[in-house]
Amino acid sequence: MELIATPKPLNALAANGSAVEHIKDRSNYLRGNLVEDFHNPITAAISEDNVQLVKFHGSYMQDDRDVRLHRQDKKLEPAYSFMIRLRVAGGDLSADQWVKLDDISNRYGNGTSRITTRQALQFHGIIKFDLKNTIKAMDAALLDSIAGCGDVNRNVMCTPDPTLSNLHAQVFPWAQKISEHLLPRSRAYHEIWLDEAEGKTLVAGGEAEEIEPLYGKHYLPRKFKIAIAISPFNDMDIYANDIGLIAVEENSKLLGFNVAVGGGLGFTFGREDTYARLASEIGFCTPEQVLDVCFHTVAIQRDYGNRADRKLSRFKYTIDRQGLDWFKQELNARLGFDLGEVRPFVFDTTGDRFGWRSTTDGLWHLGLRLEYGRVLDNETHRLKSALRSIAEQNLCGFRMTGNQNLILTGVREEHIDAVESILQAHGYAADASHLSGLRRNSIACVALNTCPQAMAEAERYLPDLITKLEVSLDKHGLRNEEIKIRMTGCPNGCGRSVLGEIGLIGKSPGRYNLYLGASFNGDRLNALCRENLDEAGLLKVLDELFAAFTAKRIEGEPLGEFVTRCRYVRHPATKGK
Ligand code: SRM
Ligand code: SF4
Repeated sequence: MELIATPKPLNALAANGSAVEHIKDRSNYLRGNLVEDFHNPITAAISEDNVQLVKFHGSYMQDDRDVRLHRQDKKLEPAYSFMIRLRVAGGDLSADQWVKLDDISNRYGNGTSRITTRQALQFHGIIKFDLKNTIKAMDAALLDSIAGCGDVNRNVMCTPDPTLSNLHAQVFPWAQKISEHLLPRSRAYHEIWLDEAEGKTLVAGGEAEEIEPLYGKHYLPRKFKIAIAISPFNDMDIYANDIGLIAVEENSKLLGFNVAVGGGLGFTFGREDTYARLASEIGFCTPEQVLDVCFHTVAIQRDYGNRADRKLSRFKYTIDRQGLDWFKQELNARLGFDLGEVRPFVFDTTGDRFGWRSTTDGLWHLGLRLEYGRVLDNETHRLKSALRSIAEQNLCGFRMTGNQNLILTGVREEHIDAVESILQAHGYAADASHLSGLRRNSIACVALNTCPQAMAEAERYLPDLITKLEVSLDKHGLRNEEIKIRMTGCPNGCGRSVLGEIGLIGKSPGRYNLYLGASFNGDRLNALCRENLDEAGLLKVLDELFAAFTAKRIEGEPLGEFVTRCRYVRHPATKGK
């Protein structure tokens, strides 16, 4: 399919575009002077312009916040390094790729890798002078980080579990197709990191529509996200996305997708005009139409998104400012056909399934629970070595989930024992049934020590907090209860904390706002219950909640529903869905 751009009523960039808009404008399609800057031996950092541009290449400059003050005292430059995020549509990696990525984490990264909440893989701690070699090594594994970050469409998610539905094999390839369809076309990445000869665009500039048919010179006003789910499993949290697609079937044949638009979870403390919003269902399209639907939706955001204030530039604000009806009309007009009526569907859960399950082709798939996506060896287990060994013996494929977990896919029956004994020998349980329901359903974002936005811990703290909460769960007979808890170090929502039945959002070191009452299936946001709680405060409030839940719940009622029915929180008039 050809990429056809519509004429753009582009926002008045020169007059009021944000600083990032101007950086994109003068970047020559994402090149800037990245080459020179990455060769500059004077500093481990790069310029502010390039910090913005390198995001489009999948990387963020960070500094180790654990040593920031110490280095400041010693008048040293912050301990700069780079995080790089792969683009892995649907989270799908082969065994060979897993081994090569493991090598990268050892050789160039901090010795760990991190599965993200969008089914991608990140490496932290890469020094500036190793970033190019890292990207070359990724390329040798047939992987890239183009559009891992930046004001473009990001990693496209799709429910990765082949055991969930007969429909899965028909749906899964669409993640890859959408990802490819919406990729930036600039050759900057290939020239800068992979030594491709400079294209004419570098030399001559050229016309935006020729070089970037969808994005143009200024790309999007902000990041853009797409996810696909197969009901009744909303393991992709599709309502958190700019576009959420829900596969619809008839007699095990993919008929098409319900389309939801305008989701986004980030907000800023103290700015009432920012908010989390769940995507609104607007219609249905066939598989043949879905690339066009995504393309034109992105193009509408390109043309009408706010380019002056990046806090208000996500698509959700465009939708609310222009109106959902306006958007539908605009989309239909650009498509040249009308979306169909939303088809009936249900969602039951946002969680993952753990343990062994089989598909009708006789292959087995193992859902492994990881602690917040971190692949490492530590004093309690050697997961990283175990996965490497499994990959080296080519016993399975690897699929990352949107809940920071991993599925070992396509294991032949005769290899099940081998996989199990490797895990066991490395101290890792193949099954998650020994874990509490709260732990099985927990997500934490990266936060400290690498995230510059973190106000409090998340990944490094939630395991300990859950251990303390388990005392309370045991007391109230709730150890096995499926309760969804999510923690983020700030309100950006990378761990989708506003969709937790219990949501904890960092305010300052050791203090969190407590949010309650999201639905278990991801179609209702939670709401603020208490502010600024320290650990003792959190444990007390949640112990009281668990006690009341045990005493007063209706049989089978999930915590999020109980909290809502008993009015622990008042849900604000929900935007979107
Ligand atoms: Fe995120 C920024 C990590 C999923 C909303 N996110 C960041 C940065 C890059 C911090 C920064 O601005 O420099 C974090 C890097 C931390 C680090 O050291 O690695 C970061 N986000 C992550 C990851 C790794 C969290 C994780 O623990 O897995 C996830 C990577 C996903 C991926 O593979 O692409 C991640 N981020 C999300 C999600 C969840 C989702 O998409 O399902 C959200 C909420 C949904 C949404 O987009 O609204 C999310 N991240 C944000 C925001 C708020 C955007 C907004 O609209 O206000 C920021 C800040 C920003 O963009 O300015 C942000
Ligand atoms: Fe960082 Fe905040 Fe995202 Fe956590 S939610 S990774 S603290 S930006």
